[in-house]
Amino acid sequence: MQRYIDIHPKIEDAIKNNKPVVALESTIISHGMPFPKNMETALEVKDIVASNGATPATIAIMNGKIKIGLTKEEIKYLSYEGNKIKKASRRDIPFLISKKIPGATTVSSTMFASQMAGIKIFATGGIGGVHRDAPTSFDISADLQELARTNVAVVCAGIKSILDLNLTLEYLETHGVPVLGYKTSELPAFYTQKSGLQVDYQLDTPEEIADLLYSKWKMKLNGGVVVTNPIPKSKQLDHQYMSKIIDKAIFEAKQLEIKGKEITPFLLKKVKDLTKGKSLISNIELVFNNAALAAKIAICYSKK
Ligand code: PSU
Ligand code: MN
Repeated sequence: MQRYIDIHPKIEDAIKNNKPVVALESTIISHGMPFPKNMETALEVKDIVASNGATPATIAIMNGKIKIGLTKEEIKYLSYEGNKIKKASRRDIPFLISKKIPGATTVSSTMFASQMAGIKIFATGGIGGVHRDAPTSFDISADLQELARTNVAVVCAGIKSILDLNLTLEYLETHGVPVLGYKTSELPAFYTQKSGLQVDYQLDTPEEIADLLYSKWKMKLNGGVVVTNPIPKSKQLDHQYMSKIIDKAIFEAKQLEIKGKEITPFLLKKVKDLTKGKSLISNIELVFNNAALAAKIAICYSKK
């Protein structure tokens, strides 16, 4: 395995000694946010995990290996190069590894990499899901299949609101993926706390979430768990305002015939432009909020 994975010694030590570790993805860096905000966010999110008592592990594909624990220079590189870096979901891993091409890992490939390294908790912004035009485009994020099969908990602010939240919940149910709400019974909708939909179970402490994860995997009930953590109230955007913005962004994407892996980065950027940067501020804040919760869950889980 060492041929294909490169784990930072500090992280390897933490994993071996059952200390809390939180995985962080890199598509959000290269494709989810503009430079230099992406770099500042990626560096700060690591600090937030550390100051909450866990070891951060930013993940990407580098030099023909899955790299667990990027250096500051590597984070800078992925930030600055942005769109030029390949967006790597599960299907892209073997090509990028064998050709030694760098790749920014999505939720799906970061989950896979985390499982390979032995990391159980992962923090991001929002997971991918079923796109609104899925009945004709078949566009369903690989994140959902990964959640169906890989034993990692993803702490997020819900399903990205550019998607069909209802269909995404149905898909997750079919595949046996629990959707938890941290201190909420309502599914958060990324930029907003409310969605009008329910999570499967509300849990109010990191300890209870760690208990659920532990029992799930102890029973070999394989697959991931979605831990939804609403964006802080003071940082959320108005639901109706965002609905209109997202509809507009999706309309533009259709006109320009944007498809496949380009669609999510396109919509996030369009929404950012249409909100004059307000959505980016919310996106950053919700990532910070998720990193802190993930660290707390990782600490509880490490004591099991
Ligand atoms: N969360 C964010 N910004 C992002 C993403 C998540 O706040 O850019 C990324 C994740 O890497 C996720 C990807 O896996 O968006 C989904 O892409 P797609 O819809 O193509 O599967
Ligand atoms: Mn897709």
